[in-house]
Amino acid sequence: MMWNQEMETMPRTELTALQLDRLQKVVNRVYERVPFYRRAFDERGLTPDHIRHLEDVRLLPFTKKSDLREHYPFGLFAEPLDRVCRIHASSGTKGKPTVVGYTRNDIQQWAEVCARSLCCGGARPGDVIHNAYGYGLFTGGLGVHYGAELMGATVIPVSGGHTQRQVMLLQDFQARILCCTPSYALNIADVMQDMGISPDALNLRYGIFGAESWSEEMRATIEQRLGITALDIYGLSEVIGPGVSMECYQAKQGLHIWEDHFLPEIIDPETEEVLPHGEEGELVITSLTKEAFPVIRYRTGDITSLNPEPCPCGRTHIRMNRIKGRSDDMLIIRGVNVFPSEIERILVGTPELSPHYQIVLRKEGALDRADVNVEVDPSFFAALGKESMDEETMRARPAVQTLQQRVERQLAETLGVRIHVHLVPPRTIPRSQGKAVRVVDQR
Ligand code: DLL
Repeated sequence: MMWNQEMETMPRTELTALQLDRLQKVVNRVYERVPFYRRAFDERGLTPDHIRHLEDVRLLPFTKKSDLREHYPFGLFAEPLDRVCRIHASSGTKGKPTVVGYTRNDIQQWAEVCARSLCCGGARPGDVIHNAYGYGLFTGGLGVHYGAELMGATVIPVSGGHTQRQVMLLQDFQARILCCTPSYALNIADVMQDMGISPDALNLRYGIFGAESWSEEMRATIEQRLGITALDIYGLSEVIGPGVSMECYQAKQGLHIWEDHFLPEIIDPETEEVLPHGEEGELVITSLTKEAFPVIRYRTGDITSLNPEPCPCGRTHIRMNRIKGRSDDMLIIRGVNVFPSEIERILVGTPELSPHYQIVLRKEGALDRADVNVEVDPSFFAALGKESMDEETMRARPAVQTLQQRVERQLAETLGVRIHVHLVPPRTIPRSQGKAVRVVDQR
């Protein structure tokens, strides 16, 4: 089902006209109200009147995460604080968080795109939706929550953590939809297994998973372990939160960007040149409807490509492919570029391994060294013979050594660089409660 059929299937010519109208309005808004943008436009000799066609967006300056930091906390807001009814912030690993604000209208638009996304991912009015995205400054919990309420679902606002209790609630409340990060879905699957609860005891049909990068191989694993269809939802707080784009359950291939609200471009992250459809690069988004915190050509840092092909689901909004990674998560190991997601694909595609892993980066002299710690699958571990075994004993087993060498070889062949693999016993890598920490940088 579609939440907003008229918008979601709008013919391209109409959609483009709507986008242009909205782009002109938002450009006016930031020019009049945000000194940062006024200055950037002036430097380029630009005024809002220069925006006559949709492609004229390319005349506009980019906005970067560092611009948000430099105007911390409210310096880029286009509304006075007394018109802002909500603040969110993204944690940010270093320094101050990036802060965003919403007017009452913005909250409504956000609920709209989240309602669309949920329906696009298989939810229907009347469903019980188990929402295990974190509630708080993080946009995941409240974003999905408002969308679920708007579309007429019953929301279970459980947030992250207390996984055993979550499993009990999933069973007792018979949720049909699970919303959380893919790594947390895996955690839930493990805990269910420990508790001796089979997916058949649950009513789950769809998982709406995002907020971190994950691979097709991870999708297959989660689907099999939870007995559901797993779909990808994308968003970022700087743009709105979850609900920027969503995969449809019909095609299950690429995420529809809600283009009446968000104008996408793909650029070469080095040259900032706009790339044609199909080419991989950094996703850039311009807000078309935000009031309190519109962004112009925001550089998301996320690497993907756009697919304008018509979709079997009937939606006309363009699709973006699964995010390959963030440009700042890209590892450069001895000069070779590697995304953690590429390592994940190989690990998760190996049946003797479990999908729990961590990548540790170190300096070895002047060079970078990458080590991957990955758990062996409990069934493989059990087949080694002993009930419990420490890491060293385990690694001394010939079967373990053969497996380790095989995985190292496969990584080297696929990625073109040596990655050291350390197999560890099941349940030894910290479990995710929200966004998983996949890379530990000790350099
Ligand atoms: O993670 C918003 C969100 C919440 C999206 C719940 C989906 C579900 P931030 O904390 O600002 O917002 O982090 C945004 O997370 O730039 C991507 O790098 C990454 N990300 C989000 N969704 C996906 C996804 C939320 N589906 C950053 N695949 C983004 C890959 C994702 N990466």
